[in-house]
Amino acid sequence: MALRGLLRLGEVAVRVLDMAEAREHYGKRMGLHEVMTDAAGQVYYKTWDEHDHHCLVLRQADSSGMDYFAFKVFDDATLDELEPKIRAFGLHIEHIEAGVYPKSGRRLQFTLPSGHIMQLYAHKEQTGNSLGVLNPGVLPDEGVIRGFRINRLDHALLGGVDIDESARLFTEVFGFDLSERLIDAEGGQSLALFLSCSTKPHDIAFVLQPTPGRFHHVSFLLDSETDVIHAADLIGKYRIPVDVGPNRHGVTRGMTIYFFDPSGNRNEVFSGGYVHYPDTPTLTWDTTELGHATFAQDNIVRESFLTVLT
Ligand code: M3P
Ligand code: FE
Repeated sequence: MALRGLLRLGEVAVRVLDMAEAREHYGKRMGLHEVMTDAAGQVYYKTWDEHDHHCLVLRQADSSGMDYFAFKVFDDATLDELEPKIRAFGLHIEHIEAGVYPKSGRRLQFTLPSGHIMQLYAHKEQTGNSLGVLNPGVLPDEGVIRGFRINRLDHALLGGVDIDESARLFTEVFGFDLSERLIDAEGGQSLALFLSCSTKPHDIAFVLQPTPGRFHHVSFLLDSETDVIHAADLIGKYRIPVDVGPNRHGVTRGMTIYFFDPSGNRNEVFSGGYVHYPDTPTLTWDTTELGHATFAQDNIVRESFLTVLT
């Protein structure tokens, strides 16, 4: 595997208004595994099929939204290589020592032009996916795959200002591809930008907003379209607020459901989508096809998609 540099979205830190309600949602309903609580009361979750200790951190606060997101990089040398390039791009870097974030090696932190706090780290304790690494088999023990049957953290969509500049950091400094974009048919302005560092249609995306640092959704991968319907059945059973019921995104071609946690943060579970390679051309959608770009099975433009963020 030739994937080096930034590997994947490894951690998202989300603010919730009520930790007891959030635990019910992310743990009991979605089925993520709670792995620890820190001294400040933040709660940590992992998905079953990730090897790293955790991928989601919840912090109780007076407002919902995202504190920061973090990409895991291939190794420590990658952090040293990237640091001067991020500085040369014009961003101020803060160093966070190993251990400040639990189970984690040192981190670089900076604020994107879109207003989001981003971190890079090379090491996080690996606790495994419960199958072991010698003759691992295919099915974990009963109860490991549960709730919405979430496999792993996949991507986040962030709302903010100056999304072209944020995307330029990802393409020019981090080596991502611009896999898709949604532009205004009138003026050509970027409305949403989708960026890939892998063979996925996107690993991170930005949507234009009048204010910086907004959070559109965090997304988790399911095995199949059947699992999307299974999650939708549970969402209905437990009266979880739905933003958009099962549908297929035109952008990325993923089968999706958007729903909300009890604090109003948008979550997504999805399955499918095409395979992206570095030589795949950038796909462009314009606002004459906004409905089909966003929800390709009914082509309905959802006002909430562009306006409801935390
Ligand atoms: C996703 C996804 C738009 C599509 C968004 C896509 C803005 O969130 O997971 O594929 O049209
Ligand atoms: Fe998504």
